[in-house]
Parts: sequence; structure tokens; C-alpha cells
Amino acid sequence: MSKQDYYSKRTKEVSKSSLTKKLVISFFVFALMVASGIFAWKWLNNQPKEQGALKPLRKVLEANERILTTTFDSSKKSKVYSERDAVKKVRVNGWIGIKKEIDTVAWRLQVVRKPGDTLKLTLDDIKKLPKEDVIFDFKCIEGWSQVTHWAGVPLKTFMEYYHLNEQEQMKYVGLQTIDKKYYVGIDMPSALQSQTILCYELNNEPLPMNQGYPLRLIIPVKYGIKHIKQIGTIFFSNQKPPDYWAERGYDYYAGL
Ligand SMILES: Nc1nc2c(c(=O)[nH]1)N[C@H]1C(S)=C(S)[C@@H](COP(=O)(O)O)O[C@H]1N2
Ligand SMILES: [Mo]
Repeated sequence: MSKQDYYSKRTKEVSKSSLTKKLVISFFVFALMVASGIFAWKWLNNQPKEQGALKPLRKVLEANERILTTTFDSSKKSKVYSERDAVKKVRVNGWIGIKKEIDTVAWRLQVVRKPGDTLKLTLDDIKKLPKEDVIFDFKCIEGWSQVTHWAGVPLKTFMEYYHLNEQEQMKYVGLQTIDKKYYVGIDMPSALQSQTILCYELNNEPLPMNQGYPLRLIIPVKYGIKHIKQIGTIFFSNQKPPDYWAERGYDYYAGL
């Protein structure tokens, strides 16, 4: 069989009318897909908002959160780096609730053990507790990251020292800036992870004012939004504490 015969045997004659039919069908399938896409998009945008995010999208974030909280392993550490890897010039990001000057002498960390029962601590009280260095890759939701070197007392150590055992059984920790304008809520397992610290040093020096002096949270298992600077108050709750960025449509859990 010649090559030409071979190909002509294998080539089916396609009639013009069946070709037109196929073309019409695929056009309608395409049009239907476009229309359902537009419909779904319009439907989504007509949904009510729940905490700054369209309700169906907020539901997806909450479903993710349920999966992530059940699979979270608090004994698993975030990757640690050596001091050599840490940058000297640390980026400053986020000014909400940050004061340029604060009264260092008057400042107290307010730990609300129960409504109406607040422990007030000086920075020296906190510095007396065992200090841990945390060198990790700090990740902001805006898309940048930096290996940075922080130090302070692990929140777990702090809670044990002040006999906050009952509070450790609760579901969330809430933290607010001194002026209460920035605030975060954190699930207890992440708050008690060993690398979560109440931080008062950056690169072996006291925290600069714009980086959270006198005290900030460093929590490597979360995105930057949860690393609240200039903490004034800490409280404990079984309900989700208010969270500045979650109220504006971001993920509440913000886990890494
Ligand atoms: N009080 C306060 N804390 C804050 C913010 C803020 O706006 N106000 N921004 C957060 C965000 S989005 C990031 S990425 C980190 C940045 O920390 P840095 O300025 O030390 O780099 O701080 C977090 N803590
Ligand atoms: Mo951020």
C-alpha cells in the first residue's frame, strides 16, 4: 500500500452539514459556560457581607480554619534560622495603634484574668522570666518576608508562671494595643506553641518604638497581621476576640 492510499483509507469523509452541527453545538456550550460564569459572579457579588468578606467566601475561610485547627500540631516548630541569617535593617510595616512616644514608667501590661480581675505588670516583671530567642522567616500577607531575630518570654511560660491554667483551657487569646485601635484574636493552640513570645528585643536591643516598644507579639505560626505591636491588654475568651484585619475581610486564622 502506498503512503497516500494508507492515509486516504484512514481519513473519514466529513460532511459539511455534520461539521456545521458540531460548530453550532460547541458555540452554544461556550455561550452557556460564559453565561453561567457571569451569573455565578453576579450572584456572588450580590451576597451579603460577613465581617468584610462576601458571605460565601467567609464560609470558605471558616471551613479552612476548621480543617487547619484540627490538623494543627503545636509540637511542630516553625523553621529556625541562625543569627547570621537575620537581617540588620528590619522593615517597619503597619502603624495602626502605634504611638511615637509612650510613658515607659507608667506602662503596664494588663492581663485580664477574668472580667474585673486584671493583673498589671511592668516590663521588668516580664524581663525577669526566662528569655527565648526566636529567629524565623517573618511573612506578611502583602507578599514580603524577612528572616528576623527577636527575643522575649514564651507566652506559655508566662501563663504558667502567673498560674493562668484556667485561662489556658479557653479557646482564644485576645490582644489589644495600648490605645485599643489595633487588636487581634489568636486560637489557644497557636498562642501556646513554644515559639510564640511576648517580645521585647530585636537584634539583641530593646524594641524600637515603631516595632512595638515596649512589648509585641511574635508568633511564627501566623502571618504578620497577628504579630501585634505595642500591646496594652491581654484577655482570654471562648468566643473569637475582635480582630482588626478579620473585620476588614481577611482570614481570621491567618496560619502558616
Ligand atoms: N499595633 C500594630 N501592630 C501591627 C500592625 C499594625 O498596623 N499595628 N501591623 C501588623 C502587620 S500587617 C505586620 S506585617 C507586622 C510588621 O511588623 P514590623 O513593623 O516589625 O515589620 O506588624 C503587625 N502588627
Ligand atoms: Mo502584614
